[in-house]
Amino acid sequence: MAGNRTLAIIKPDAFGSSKAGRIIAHLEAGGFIVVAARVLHMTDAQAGEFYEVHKERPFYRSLVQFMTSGRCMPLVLERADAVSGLRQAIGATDPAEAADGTVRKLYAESKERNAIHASDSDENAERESLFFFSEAELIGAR
Ligand code: 3AN
Repeated sequence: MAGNRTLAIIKPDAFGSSKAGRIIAHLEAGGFIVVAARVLHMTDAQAGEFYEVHKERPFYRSLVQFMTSGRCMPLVLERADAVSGLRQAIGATDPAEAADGTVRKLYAESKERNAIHASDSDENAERESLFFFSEAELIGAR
């Protein structure tokens, strides 16, 4: 059964240009509830670990550099079918290919500076939520 939680990160491009409020309002209008949130400036080690799955990709170093270039805002979001619902709400990785009305179409700058991250499976949603939040912070979010 599909889970009801997922992990989003409002990335440094969007957070640093004061778009976080608009993005959260957009997601809330789509039925998501914010159950955990924080603001942090990731270290190189944190971003490197978070994106470890992309370690062999040519854009890995650049991605880590971008994700450590300013503050970001991890969010745990709750809704039915949270993972697929959020992937749909944020749109394609490249904003030029993102559907109208999606977060990336509205707020992203480029394929790398693309405003928001969203977990791609229930398993990764859990792992990524625990990367940023303690078990105690997630109590009540189920
Ligand atoms: P998504 O974020 O849509 O799940 P992934 O998981 O393929 O996309 O990529 C993770 C992140 O890596 C993207 N959000 C984007 O910031 C960056 N990225 C992906 N592909 C490229 C690319 N071709 N060039 C630069 N950055 C990329």
